[in-house]
Order: sequence, then C-alpha cells, then structure tokens
Amino acid sequence: MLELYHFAFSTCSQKVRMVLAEKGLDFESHEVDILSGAQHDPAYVKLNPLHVVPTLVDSGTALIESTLINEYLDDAYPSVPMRPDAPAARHAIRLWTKLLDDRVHPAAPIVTFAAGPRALILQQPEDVREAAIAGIPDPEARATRRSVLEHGVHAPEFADALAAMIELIDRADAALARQPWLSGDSFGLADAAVLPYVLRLDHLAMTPLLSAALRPHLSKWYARVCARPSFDTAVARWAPDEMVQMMRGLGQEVWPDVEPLTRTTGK
Ligand SMILES: N[C@@H](CCC(=O)N[C@@H](CS)C(=O)NCC(=O)O)C(=O)O
Repeated sequence: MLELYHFAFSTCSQKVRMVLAEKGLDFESHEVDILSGAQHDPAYVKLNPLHVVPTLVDSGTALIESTLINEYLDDAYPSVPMRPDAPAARHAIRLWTKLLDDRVHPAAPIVTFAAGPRALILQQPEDVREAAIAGIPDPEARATRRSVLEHGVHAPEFADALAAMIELIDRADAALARQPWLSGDSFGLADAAVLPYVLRLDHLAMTPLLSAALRPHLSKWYARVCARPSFDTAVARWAPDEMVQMMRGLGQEVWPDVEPLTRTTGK
C-alpha cells in the first residue's frame, strides 16, 4: 500500500509521480499545499522533518528525498526497471540526479517564485505569507525566499539560479545528441528527474529556451516525454489548465526582463 504526500506543481513530486506512473503503481494521494505552508504542519513534519514534499509511505514506512524515493521504487518494484544494469550506466544516471540535487533543485524555487507564484503569494494575508516563510528551516533558504518574494526577477539570486537551469538544458541537449534518453536506451530515472525542471521553464513561459532551433535534441526529447501515457497520469492530470495558463501569464509578464539574462548564459 503506497501513500504519497505531494503537491501538484512541485518538481520533486512530479518526478516521483512519473516513476510511479511508469511502473503502473497506484497510490493514495495526500496533497500538501506548500504555498499555504502546510509542509510545516507538525503532523506532516513527523513524516518529513525537512518540511518539504514529497514523502512516500510504503506499508507504514515513511521515505523522504525524491531522488532516493525513486531509487527505492526501482529497487522495491523492479518489474518495470528504470535503470540499466551496467555499473557505468548507473553511475551516469546518478550524475544527473546529483547535478539536480546539488545545483538545479536549489535554483528552481528561486526561478519559480520570482517569475510565477510570487504575484499570488503577495496577495495572501501577511500573517499567512510570513508563517510560510518563517517555517523554512534553513536560514539561507529562508532569506532567499524573502528576497525573491520582495524583488522578483530583480532579486540578486535570480540570475545565477536561471543560469543553473540553463546549464541543465544545455547539458541535456548535448547528451541527447548521443542517445535517445538521458538514462540510456529507454526512459528511466534520469529522464523522470530532469523532466520537471524542463517543464517548469515551459510553464513559466520560458518556452523559447526549449525551441528546436536552440536545443534540437532536448526539444525532441521533451515532445516524446510529453507524449508518454505516464506524463498524462503523473503531470498533466495534476496541473489544471487554468493554473498552467496563470503560470504562463505570470511568466510572460516578466519575460522581457528575463530574456536578456538568457543571452548572457548558456547558448
Ligand atoms: N531534497 C528534497 C527537496 C524537496 C523540496 O525542496 N520540495 C519542495 C517542493 S519541490 C518543497 O516542499 N518546498 C517547500 C517550501 O518551499 O517551503 C527532495 O528531493 O525531496
């Protein structure tokens, strides 16, 4: 019996849902509204002391950290394997997940909050907004969130965060010139892990960065991933059209300020 504590638009939740869907695993869904601070609820913090989503509960055992959850799922439910057997190929997959965990994931909320839900969060009552920020356990992450909510894409942290995401799509484009999937010959853990960050750029109307003219191999890969049944089950179903349109609209508003930064980094 699997239970997933997650949030519809969270990158880490999307990557775990992709693996669950690829493996045909059903789960009981518990949505945690991280925009309203539900990740700081003491009952949830007992499951996930890091105050973040996702958390997978498998037969009563709580599992945290999305990269490790996906590796766990591949070990515990191997009938649809999502990693090759060869040690070097497994190492290559872990290089992708390490890049995401070390560099890209910390950048993603900066890019997201600056370009997207910032406008919504600023409309929240101040006490709700403050409680959500105050609950972030890491002081540096807390200060960054405050800065990004205050200054949006003009926050000092924004340009480097955008550069991290662009570095990811450049690396992926180069890798996909050599092989059909980031995990090797078939869709696997690296593809599931990278997808949410590419999708995030798309949802924030930074779609020109994913164009066939600029990044042809990534562009084809993204179209193939979006056509998989798992994408529908794990991502599209959880992203109501009106929310996606709203994210895109917010992204479009800041694109004139963002676009010049995309020219000084990556391709
Ligand atoms: N390393 C963790 C990171 C999880 C994480 O940062 N989750 C985000 C959503 S993608 C979250 O819950 N953020 C809560 C917040 O921003 O306060 C993992 O991979 O599971």
